[in-house]
Amino acid sequence: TWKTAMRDITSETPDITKSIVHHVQTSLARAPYNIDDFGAYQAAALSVRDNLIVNWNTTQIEYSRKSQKRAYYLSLEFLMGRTLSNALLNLGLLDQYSSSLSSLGFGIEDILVQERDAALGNGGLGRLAACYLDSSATQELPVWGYGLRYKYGIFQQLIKADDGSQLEAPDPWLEHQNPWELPRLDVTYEVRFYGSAQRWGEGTGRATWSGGQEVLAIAYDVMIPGYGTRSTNNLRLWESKPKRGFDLQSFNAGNYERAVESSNSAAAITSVLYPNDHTSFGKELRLKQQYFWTAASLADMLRRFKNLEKPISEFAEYNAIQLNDTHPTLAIVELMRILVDEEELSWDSAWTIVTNTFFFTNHTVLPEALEKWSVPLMEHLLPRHMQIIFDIVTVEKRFPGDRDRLARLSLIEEGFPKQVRMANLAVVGSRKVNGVAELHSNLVQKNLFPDFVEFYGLSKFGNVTNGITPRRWLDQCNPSLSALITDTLKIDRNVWLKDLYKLKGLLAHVDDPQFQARWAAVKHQNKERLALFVERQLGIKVDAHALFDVQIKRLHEYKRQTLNILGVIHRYLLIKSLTPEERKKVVKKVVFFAGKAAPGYYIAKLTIRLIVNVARVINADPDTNQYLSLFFLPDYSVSVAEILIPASDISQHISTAGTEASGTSNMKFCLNGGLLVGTVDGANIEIAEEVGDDNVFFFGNLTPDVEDLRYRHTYHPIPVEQKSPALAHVLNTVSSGIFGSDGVYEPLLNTIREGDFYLLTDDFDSYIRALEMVDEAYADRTEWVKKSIRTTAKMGKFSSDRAIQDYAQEYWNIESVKF
Ligand code: DL6
Repeated sequence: TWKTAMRDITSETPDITKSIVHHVQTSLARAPYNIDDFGAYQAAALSVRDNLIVNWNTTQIEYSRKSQKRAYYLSLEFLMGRTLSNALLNLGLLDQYSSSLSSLGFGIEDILVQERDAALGNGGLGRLAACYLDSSATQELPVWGYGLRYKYGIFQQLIKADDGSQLEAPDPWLEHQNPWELPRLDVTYEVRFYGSAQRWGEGTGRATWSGGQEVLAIAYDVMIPGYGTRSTNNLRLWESKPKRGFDLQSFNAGNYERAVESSNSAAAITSVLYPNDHTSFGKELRLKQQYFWTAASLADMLRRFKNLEKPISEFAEYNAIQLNDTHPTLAIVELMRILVDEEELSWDSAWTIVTNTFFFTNHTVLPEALEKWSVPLMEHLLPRHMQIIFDIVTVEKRFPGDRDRLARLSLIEEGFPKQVRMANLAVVGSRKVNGVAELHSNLVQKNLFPDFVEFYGLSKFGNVTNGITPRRWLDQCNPSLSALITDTLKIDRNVWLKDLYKLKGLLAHVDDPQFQARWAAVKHQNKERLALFVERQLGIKVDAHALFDVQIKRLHEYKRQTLNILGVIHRYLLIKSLTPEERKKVVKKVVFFAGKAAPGYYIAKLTIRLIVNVARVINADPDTNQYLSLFFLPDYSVSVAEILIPASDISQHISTAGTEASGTSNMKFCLNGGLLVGTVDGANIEIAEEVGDDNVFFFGNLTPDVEDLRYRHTYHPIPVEQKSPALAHVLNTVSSGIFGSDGVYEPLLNTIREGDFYLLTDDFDSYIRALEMVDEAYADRTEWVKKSIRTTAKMGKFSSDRAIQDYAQEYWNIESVKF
């Protein structure tokens, strides 16, 4: 077909077809007759990229011409997923490319799946950053992202065939040319580490930092197209490189290892994404990553600002910087260093600029995620920054003598060694601090930073509930539902995808049996698609008529995948105890899990192993497997989520109350008409407020009771047998060895039997009741479909367009740039 297409290229041939063929022959330097799907993907991507570059250039020129205030989103993680399908959607070119590719003999579906996910993130925090970039561009807001161009993204997850445990392999996502980035070899900055800092200028706070290691930061730009607009923003990712090639002297002396030592250490900075989620690190390399990235990003912003020829005192009027969690907090200190040491501003003027520029979002209340760095390490790696941190003593002026309070407010935690508290530094150096859902923002104020609330007043603290982009998380992943919505609302898709509150219009059709039937048919079709995917992956057939129950997220004790798997075992035992006749009344169910565990997180990895081995037993049991089956889908990614989410009947968001800051997959499932089983936690609460309590299956203890329950676990423990005989039976079954012998799961089970920090024993019975209510509700299929429609209809609030507008208006004070 390629040959025919090539021969047949005439002035009548669509431009897109010509452009694809052109890229095959020139950019790929390949002959058209031996092009496979991957080659066709590359050529199509390069052709789409041509469009993006034109829009991207125009947008950047307009930003410079209009000289408006800009915002910068500093995030160590951007979990972008695939780009081609999203770019085609946003450019409005999906149909054209689909038909051009088809005229060349390729199916668009086969081409889209050739792309490797860009997985430069661990989970929710990184995916949120990606959604915010999409919404910023869509709303024509001058927002750039800054991050790192890791050579290896989040590890690839494999499941060991013999014992079902997780194995990790590298993710060489840059193995092939990445068509979505533009290397900017001319945009480079030098970043210093180590060396020494000499104070000078008596009383000015100034110093000179010299010596040490200098590393080059090289910019790679990733184009971020807005939906239905030419506005195309930039995500600038930094790669580290040695400043000088290698040490020629050592090389000539025959010491090859020494010759490349320093260049290897420079390149190592951006070589791999840290695979930990929600845990702190003691790794020097991680601190190096943080400084390398913030220093290069700030130097870049300063250079851009200087082009405006405005006085440096006006920096904050033209720039807002959002700190995505504590990881970029060093930017506060780096800007102080630049303003005081290089721009020679007074300390106070510099501090005023800094505290008007930065905004800080906290994404978790888990204590282990509140970053701390040892003072000796900081002094060694960043001696000038450590001086500046010691000089930031603002809070200590207010409460003279109140030692306890000062100790809590301090940027430095006493101990051996002393530690720098990055969260305190972020609060002190930012204009506003927010959490990511109402409940979480309240906990940030009450539990995390109560002394700072008292010190600064409540006005410094706020909330921006997270959001998701409906482009990727409805239109792209669920095209049939999107088409049905457009057809039903009788408004252009462009309109409701940009104003998600318009989904409310679906409510007028809830009682229309024809619409209900079409809605149900779309869900079924998505379930069939998932069933096929599972069959291809795992070789097992899935009954798409069963209820699909999904839990997909990072493996963590607080997210309680363990509660879910114990619930599955409970259901299995129950079905097993029924007579064949009784079993026929059981609601058929398929349970899906997916998610990665941090490589060093033993208990989380044990949970995966349990899930995989329970699945092996249950799926092979002829007594029960038509009523209950279970799958753990390996190597969870954005692309896998795009298949799972549209297919769910229910999804589980079952964290211990008060532990999940927000959650964003809860929003994605509900937007796609899946109902939610959850605890009263994070954004579940606001989802229920919107869709109505009767459309959500809530269970479990509430946040205010958690501390008290934990206290009782420690001081007045009650045996599991007494608290929940059902749970005790399940635990004993696991111990009995039917899912694996030698007591492998005992450490996991003991976290529940002893201490039970995440309150599984307290919530198990109500969890099981909630699942029974799901079964009852699912039995009435018409009512179920109505719930599903109502849920989607009420999800307007959770568009990331709303969230990004909250930031733009309440925090950054930026306006869209129209052209
Ligand atoms: O805000 C995005 C996302 C929330 O939806 C999740 O609830 C929360 O767990 C996650 N937090 C992190 C924290 N990482 N660190 N540090 O990923 O953020």
